[in-house]
Amino acid sequence: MKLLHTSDWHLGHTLYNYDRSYEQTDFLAQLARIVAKEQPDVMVISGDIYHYSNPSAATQRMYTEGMLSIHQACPEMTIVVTAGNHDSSSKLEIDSSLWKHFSVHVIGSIERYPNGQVNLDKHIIAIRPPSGETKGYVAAVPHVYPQNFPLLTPNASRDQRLKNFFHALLDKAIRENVRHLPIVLTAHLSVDGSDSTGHDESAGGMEYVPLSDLGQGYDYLALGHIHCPQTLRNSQQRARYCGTPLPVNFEETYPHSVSLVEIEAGQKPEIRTVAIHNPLPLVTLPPSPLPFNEALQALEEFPEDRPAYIRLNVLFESNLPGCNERASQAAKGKACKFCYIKSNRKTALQDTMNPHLYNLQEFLDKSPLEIACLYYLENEGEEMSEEMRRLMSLAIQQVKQKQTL
Ligand SMILES: [Mn+2]
Repeated sequence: MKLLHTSDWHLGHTLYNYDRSYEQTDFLAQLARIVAKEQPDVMVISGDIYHYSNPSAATQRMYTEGMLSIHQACPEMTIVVTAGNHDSSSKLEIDSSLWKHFSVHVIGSIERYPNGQVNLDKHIIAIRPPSGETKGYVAAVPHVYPQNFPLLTPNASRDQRLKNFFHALLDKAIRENVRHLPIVLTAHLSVDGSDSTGHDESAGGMEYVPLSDLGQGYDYLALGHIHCPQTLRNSQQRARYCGTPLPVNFEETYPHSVSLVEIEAGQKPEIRTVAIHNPLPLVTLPPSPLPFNEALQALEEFPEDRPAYIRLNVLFESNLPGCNERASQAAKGKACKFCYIKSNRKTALQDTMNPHLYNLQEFLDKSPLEIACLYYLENEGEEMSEEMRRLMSLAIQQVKQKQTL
């Protein structure tokens, strides 16, 4: 079975108030060309289709047209879409019945029958082209906070909810798979030991789950949520984050791609990547921080016709007045867009912990947890303990969850 694995599209994401629909539409067109060429049996999108849980009409339209052209590029292909933590699980499912006519299966949430039983069937999708035999199965789990997974057995502990769900789902898939075809599991979460370089935890920090909690018996685990592409060590090459097709922030300096995976039951999957070209790259200028005037000069010398998003990499001197205005002015009339100034300190760690030294942008770049730690340090005169941090992170998670409901 040939799988195209992609995730974390973050459609509708804006970068420092710049609309990114141009490059997002371009990505969808590239994906349609890749699908036309590769003719996969199945495409899995492992969550975070949209960046905002309430995407604009224009963004939803971009998604619909993009998905239709991807479907037309390979009408035999099954598409499985799951909700990530950025997506609204219920909104994503609104037109799921319509999408089924285009072989697109949308799994936004876990559903119960009126008798309270969990509908596990919803999460197991047979990969069967309209004109052929079943080629394999996808067991699809949308993003759900660990404590919100159903209690499948009456006396299961709170901590076992997630684990029990994955185990029950895989058991069911294995039972259905009488012909020993490949099974793909897909999930949107953070697995222990993965490299979250460039990942903006403030955009949805989640607890890390041990790989073993996701069960056994799948031939490939298609993961979403972490933006840096990677095959997990200790997974026998079976578990992979395909990464973002377009960078969501300036820290995502690695190459972006979609993954193509050849899967045979019981065998090690063969993985390759197909690069996604970003017509509007995110550029840090200059590559190493320089004093403001020199950094500004680099922006002034930046080619007029080269499209890019620019962040100025400045060695912190003191708060020079009017820096942002001067940088905006320098980018005027050019194809590039100035985003913000990253100020770097060469001072000791102690100073970097002093909140009074931060400017507004630096505060905005921090996660709620980081700000809470700074607040604690300033008021208590000591760093927050591990246990405190854990509780605080849990509390923040609860608040976020309430916001998305
Ligand atoms: Mn995510």
